[in-house]
Amino acid sequence: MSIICNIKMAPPIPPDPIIILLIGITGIGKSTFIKQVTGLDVPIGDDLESLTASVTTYKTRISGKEVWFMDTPGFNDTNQAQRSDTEVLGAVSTELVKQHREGLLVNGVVYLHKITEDRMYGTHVSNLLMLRRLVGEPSLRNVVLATTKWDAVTQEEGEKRERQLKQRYWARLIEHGAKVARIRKEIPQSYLGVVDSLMENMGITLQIQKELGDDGLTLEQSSAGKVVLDEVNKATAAFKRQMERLSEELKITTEQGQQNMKSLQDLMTREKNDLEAKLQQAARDREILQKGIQELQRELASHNAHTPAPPSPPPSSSFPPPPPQQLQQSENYNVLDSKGEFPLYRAAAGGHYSTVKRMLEGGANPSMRTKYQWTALHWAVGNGHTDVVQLLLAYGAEVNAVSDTRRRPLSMAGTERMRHLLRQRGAS
Ligand SMILES: Nc1nc2c(ncn2[C@@H]2O[C@H](COP(=O)(O)OP(=O)(O)O)[C@@H](O)[C@H]2O)c(=O)[nH]1
Ligand SMILES: [Mg+2]
Repeated sequence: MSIICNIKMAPPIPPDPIIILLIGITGIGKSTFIKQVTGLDVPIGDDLESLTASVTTYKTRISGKEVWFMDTPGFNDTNQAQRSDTEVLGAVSTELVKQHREGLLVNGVVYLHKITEDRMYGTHVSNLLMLRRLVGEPSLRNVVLATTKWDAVTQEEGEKRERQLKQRYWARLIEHGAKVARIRKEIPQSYLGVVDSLMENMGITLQIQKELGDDGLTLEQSSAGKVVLDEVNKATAAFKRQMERLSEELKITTEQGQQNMKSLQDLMTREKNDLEAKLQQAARDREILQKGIQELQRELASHNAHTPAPPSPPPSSSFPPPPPQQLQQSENYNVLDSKGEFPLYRAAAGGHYSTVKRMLEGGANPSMRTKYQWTALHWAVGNGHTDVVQLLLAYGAEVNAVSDTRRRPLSMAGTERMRHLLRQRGAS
């Protein structure tokens, strides 16, 4: 007797995707990285990045495997940030915990750093601390510390900076297994090399995923959250001291009540409003920090559903009227926002070449000043965006503009190449 078995095969379970997280400040080259390796239509130099605190996941197939790239907003984007580090951490953690709950693991973290930076500022150091806390030391072996913008420095300069990074700032991360890589825009293989090496890694659970997702900690109890809580506390104390000083000065000038004190009083009142706004942000940050992951998820979902369009700024009278066909667009460009900044300034600081070009073509004033007298050129130079600097100069940006702290663009140049470029245009 023969037994006929009719065995129905269950459809094969697709393997989990390989997940790679990209971290780095706005303008560092995260989108360029993702575009190079996925071929997807990723917006480069996107202004929105500096305005929103959202994580975007790009999905593709590489060598027959499903690979997801998570593009995160930058921490410590002091030049152009519209959102606080706390908000960024909230958004990044929420997305990471969501994936953790779906049983997904992270295969790699790429931390990007511009080799054009001539020194390490406090922001870089706290970014590295944030990376360590977010990932957790045992998982640092899945991290690649990748330097970008090698084309904007000489080989010698770049190698010297890389040595300093490895010996000092990155030493602890390297000790725990983090790798170092160089990325060159003109060499696509340099991007793929990083991805290939990460694809071989075993998937891991990041420290922030364990702390928030498994241990039920609030953001402020998490290791990464403590870094931002510390920042918020320090900033709050500093704002409060400044407020007290200002209120005292304002009282004295008001008591004197002289006519020529009027402009001084106006200035102080504006400064006071600014400080009050910062204190309010710090209070909002504290609220976020006290939340658990469920609340964060709910908030993020409702925020994404209701994000309003950015408000149109009021018209300005500080710049000569543009030609009629450009009037509407440039009216929006040439006004200061509530932070005393303007769109061209943020786009130039972030190195967003095509956005800067569009704004200049649309009538943006290349020499416009922020509330503190900074120009777009200052920070395009300071952040090493040679292409943006050339563009601004081509549109007649004032090369020797002086900020309120007496800084000229030339004094902010980090490379000999940049200094040469500026001097050629009459910088002193
Ligand atoms: N010179 C140079 N520019 C780069 C490099 N990588 C990216 N960029 C430019 O830097 C700007 C910001 O890049 P993007 O990928 O949008 O940065 P993100 O804000 O981190 O996503 C764009 O103008 C890019 O073309 C690089 O290796 N060298
Ligand atoms: Mg981007």
